[in-house]
Amino acid sequence: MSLKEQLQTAVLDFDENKVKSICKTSLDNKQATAVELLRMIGDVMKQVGDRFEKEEIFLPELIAAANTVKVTIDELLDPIIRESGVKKETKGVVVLGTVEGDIHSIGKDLVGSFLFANGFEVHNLGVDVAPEMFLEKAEEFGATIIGMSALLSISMDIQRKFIELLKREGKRDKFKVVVGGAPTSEDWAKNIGADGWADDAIGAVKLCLGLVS
Ligand code: B1M
Repeated sequence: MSLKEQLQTAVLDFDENKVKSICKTSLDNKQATAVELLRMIGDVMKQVGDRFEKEEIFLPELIAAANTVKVTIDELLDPIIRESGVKKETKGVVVLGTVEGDIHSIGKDLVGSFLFANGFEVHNLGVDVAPEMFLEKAEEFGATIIGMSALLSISMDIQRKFIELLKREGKRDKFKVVVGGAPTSEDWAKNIGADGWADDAIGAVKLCLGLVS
């Protein structure tokens, strides 16, 4: 069984300890890096989502799968990735959050970890973040970039509303706004007047590096 298949089996068994031990062993044996493991976990979660869509699994299992991977990400992989970025000079300040009405955190946290590992100072505001809070925190932390994640079709409109808020306040030119999340797209980002869109965490790093260069 490949490493990804082992992870998938452990996630679908909701075996938190097994996910962690597979990751730990692969790191110890240098079979995979923390970044590679995070990508595999991301792929596994996408497969979990497909099974939910096909009604092969239901909401309690979706929640259990998310909780199963979150422990390994928070306690094992994220600290390693953060440590690798510690000595790098700050490329820019990013305020990041999942938009109001939306509590999906895994993808947004991956984006945050990757940005941090690539030299950005990241302020992760968490989930269910109102437009006014994005602005307040961006001003408080002196952000260069505001990153907004949305995983629900009904929550992505908050990204548009936020850009409208910036315009109303006469602050549109003060920040670069980048958006992402499964229901969003490059066209959506263009339509709402965002400064950029990324498909995944690696794309988000490239995009943000481009915006600050
Ligand atoms: Co929910 N959920 N969920 N969910 N959930 C989705 C998103 C869904 C597609 C599942 C489905 O029906 N097929 C669907 C949304 C449909 C839609 O609107 N289009 C859905 C739904 C409907 C819901 C609820 C409404 C279910 C209900 O209650 N009936 C509910 C909503 C609650 C709310 O937010 N108010 C809900 C709840 C949950 C859980 C709590 C159970 C859990 C989240 C736990 C958590 O995050 N802590 C959950 C999960 C796990 C999922 C799926 C299965 C997986 C999401 C995930 O973590 N993916 C998801 C199905 C799917 O994605 N196929 C689904 C892995 C992650 C690595 O990918 O988040 O896409 P992703 O992030 C990627 C990219 O999108 C991108 O980079 C990331 C890393 O590569 N990216 C950015 C993300 N943000 C970015 C920001 C950027 C740039 C790139 O710049 C700033």
